Amino acid sequence: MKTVYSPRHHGHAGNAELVAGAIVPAFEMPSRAEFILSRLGEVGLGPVLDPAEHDLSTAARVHDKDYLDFLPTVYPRWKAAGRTGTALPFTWPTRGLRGDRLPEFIDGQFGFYSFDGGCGFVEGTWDAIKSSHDVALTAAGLVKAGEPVAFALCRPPGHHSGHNFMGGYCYINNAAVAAQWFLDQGAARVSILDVDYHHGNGTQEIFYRRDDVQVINLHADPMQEYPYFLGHADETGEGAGEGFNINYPMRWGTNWETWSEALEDGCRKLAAYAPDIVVVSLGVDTFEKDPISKFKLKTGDFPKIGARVARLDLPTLFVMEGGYAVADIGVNAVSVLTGFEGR
Ligand code: FKS
Ligand code: ZN
Repeated sequence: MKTVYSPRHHGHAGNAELVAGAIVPAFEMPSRAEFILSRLGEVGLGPVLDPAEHDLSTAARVHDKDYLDFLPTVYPRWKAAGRTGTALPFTWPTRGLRGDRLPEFIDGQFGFYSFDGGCGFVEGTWDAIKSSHDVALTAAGLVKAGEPVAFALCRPPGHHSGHNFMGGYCYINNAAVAAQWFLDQGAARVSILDVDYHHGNGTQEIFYRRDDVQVINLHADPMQEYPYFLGHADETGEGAGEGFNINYPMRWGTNWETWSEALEDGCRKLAAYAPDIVVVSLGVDTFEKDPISKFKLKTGDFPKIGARVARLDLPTLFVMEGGYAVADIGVNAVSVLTGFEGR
């Protein structure tokens, strides 16, 4: 299968995040994409292509325009305020505060457009975000052009980003943009299957009232795990979207036996929806050695994920999301893809 990858992700480097009271290097780091890229070469998965530039018109169908306009301004305005290092937000409009007035200064606006402090910006962050978006759309184009499957090696990831907010390392929702693009190209229905350890709250939020995108999420129970405030089983969609959002929250310690039952149920519901395309939000932070996660999937389980998705027998776009056991991420992510190919 073909992969789309951009070296421009490297500009998004040296970010910091607040973990357990300390500012530490962000877990979401450039070497993640590099380990995946080199593993693709080792197994000979197929050609690696550069993305083509895409404008943000499709992104503007799943994100607000003012939010998209804000993203490229963050770091220039941070510097103009006399700051250096990682730009981070620190005040969010939660309950009891007004979320309907956009403050004037960068700090207020950054909080307005975020739900947590997981989205730092450095000099090259916007360019990396844009390249990741281009990677997803270019790979989507391969599938539309007749490839049975393609891999978008996106970095930064996207599934926590909603219509007007960033969070959890995610700025533009690459999988949501790709799904919207398939619809705009004539698909009647698209399914998003999110197998990342964390609930894809942004993807859920974007499509919650819609029946043209089915969203299936397998993830750690939000009662225990980030993003904490979305991802429960009773979130089934609203209005026209009722029944088209399906969540499988699972407890810390979940192993393949339990996880694969959710995958099986999700795949059956996906098949019943009969979409034209499947977009897989591919996170491998379900791995037993992941440093920020608490599921117990083993390296040998990842090919089985790919093989199950392949049995759906539908055009498939894999979009990279999370995974932080950096030394193993290449093997685990590429194993899903080789499993899909039946080897
Ligand atoms: C670390 C706290 C972790 C943030 C976790 C974000 C997870 C991001 C992800 C994505 F796919 F988007 F990359 N807090 N001690 O893996 O879901
Ligand atoms: Zn994750």
